[in-house]
Amino acid sequence: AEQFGMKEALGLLGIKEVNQGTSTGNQWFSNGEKIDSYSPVDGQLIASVTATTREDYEQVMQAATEAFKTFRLMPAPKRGEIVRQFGEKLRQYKEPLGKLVSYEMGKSYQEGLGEVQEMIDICDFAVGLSRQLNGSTLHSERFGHRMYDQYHPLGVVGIISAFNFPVAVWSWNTALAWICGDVCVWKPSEKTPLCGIACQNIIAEVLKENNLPEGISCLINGDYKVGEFMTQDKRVPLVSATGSTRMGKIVAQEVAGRLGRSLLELGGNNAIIVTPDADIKMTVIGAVFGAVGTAGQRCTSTRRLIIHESIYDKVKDAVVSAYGQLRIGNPLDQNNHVGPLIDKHAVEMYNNALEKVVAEGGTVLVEGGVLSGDGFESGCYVKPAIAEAKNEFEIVQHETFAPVLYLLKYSGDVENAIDIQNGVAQGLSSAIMTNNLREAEKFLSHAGSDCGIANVNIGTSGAEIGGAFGGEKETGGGRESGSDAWKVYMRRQTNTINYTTDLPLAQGIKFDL
Ligand code: UN1
Repeated sequence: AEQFGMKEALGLLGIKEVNQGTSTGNQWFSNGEKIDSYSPVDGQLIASVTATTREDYEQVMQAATEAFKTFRLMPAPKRGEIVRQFGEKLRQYKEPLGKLVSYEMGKSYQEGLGEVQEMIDICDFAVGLSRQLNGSTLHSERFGHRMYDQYHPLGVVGIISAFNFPVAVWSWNTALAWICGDVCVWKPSEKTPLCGIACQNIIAEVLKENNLPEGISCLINGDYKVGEFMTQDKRVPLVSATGSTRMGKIVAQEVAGRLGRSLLELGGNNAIIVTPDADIKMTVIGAVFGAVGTAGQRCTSTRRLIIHESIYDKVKDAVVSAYGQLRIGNPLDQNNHVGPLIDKHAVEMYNNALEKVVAEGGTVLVEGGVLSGDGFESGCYVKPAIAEAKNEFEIVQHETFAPVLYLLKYSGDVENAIDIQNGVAQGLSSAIMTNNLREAEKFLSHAGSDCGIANVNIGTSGAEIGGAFGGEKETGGGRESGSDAWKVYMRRQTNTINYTTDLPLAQGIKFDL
């Protein structure tokens, strides 16, 4: 933690050696066991956080449900003003927070800063949106009647986020939920609890400066059992969860069991189709950043390249040679492209994928392997690998959260490539590289990509916050962030008003007394 001004960053963010992990805003408490946070960068213990107990959780829910009663009455643009101030604070804290993200999660400092930038952007987006939570004016079939629909605050929003975007995903949810008049309870990943503490410290400053009650922004910590407090709690009308498909299925069932709403952001198995008309230089940048950026630990990371046979060797050679340029090492050092995986378990999954692809008949083009020695003491640094494979391979069908890229060949029409692209259980992000209008439009058409995100001439990762973010099939169907994703954080009401002295019934029904 001595390196790269990490000590100072931790101090600025209010991180102590042992942090209480439960908070309703300015108040912190916790009676649970200690969760230690080790950095995958150097293997060192950064600090600890105490987990949330059932009793702590009850206290949080009391504060949250109480706060909702008043927060929902505050005019939406006034709530927008709170979010505006939060965006200002994030600008102030951008560097230390970006550093902590990089050190606790292991992504490059550039990407850590990028994540905080996404937080700032979603705040700006939400501020504008706070004056545009519009319903529609509708036309009544009855004389002298008016009809419209409106959106009301929903209540307590539970947020379960993953280690790979330890701060941004929370902000996509909270910035929108807050302007919608909801209060939030956040359980960050137990692999990145300090990012949660830091964010809660930042928002607490804003809440305090505005004299707002406890309970608008709450933090809880722990593993899936703490998440279950929320998924099983009727007082939480919406649970927004990001993580594996396995986790999402459990959350979906638990929340559906009580007829609650869930917003799920689960696994991807994202592909780039490279057609004969692709710009090779652009393809290489998009594919390599997509596959090795964040060490392949984005939901939107590129897992598969589907390349036309006529340019297969050319693209293969270009991508393989680009891998030769990659520098792996401390992600806080801006000379490096690729940092560590999150932990040893992730390294195991990476090794397993490389073994499996060979066992299934794949050919390794760029050798993988775990790095050791100076600078790699944490045991979490791995070499980005490439293998030639077939889409049917079990391991290719599976999302491995690591820098393993599969090259797949197609022949004939772009339809064949689209079939391969869609031929997996997941449906998050997809892309086509082509200068051919027909191919691009086919890819985007009803018969094209079945993913929530479909791009032309850019890669699969790095979506902007202005669009709705999420995907279909095993990705879970939820949409977060931009466009009209805000609607899931509100309850809709249809209103009909009669301004006559008669009471005509709908559908022309006569009921004379
Ligand atoms: C995720 O991996 O959970 O599109 C989110 C992207 C980022 C968000 C990824 N803006 O890659």
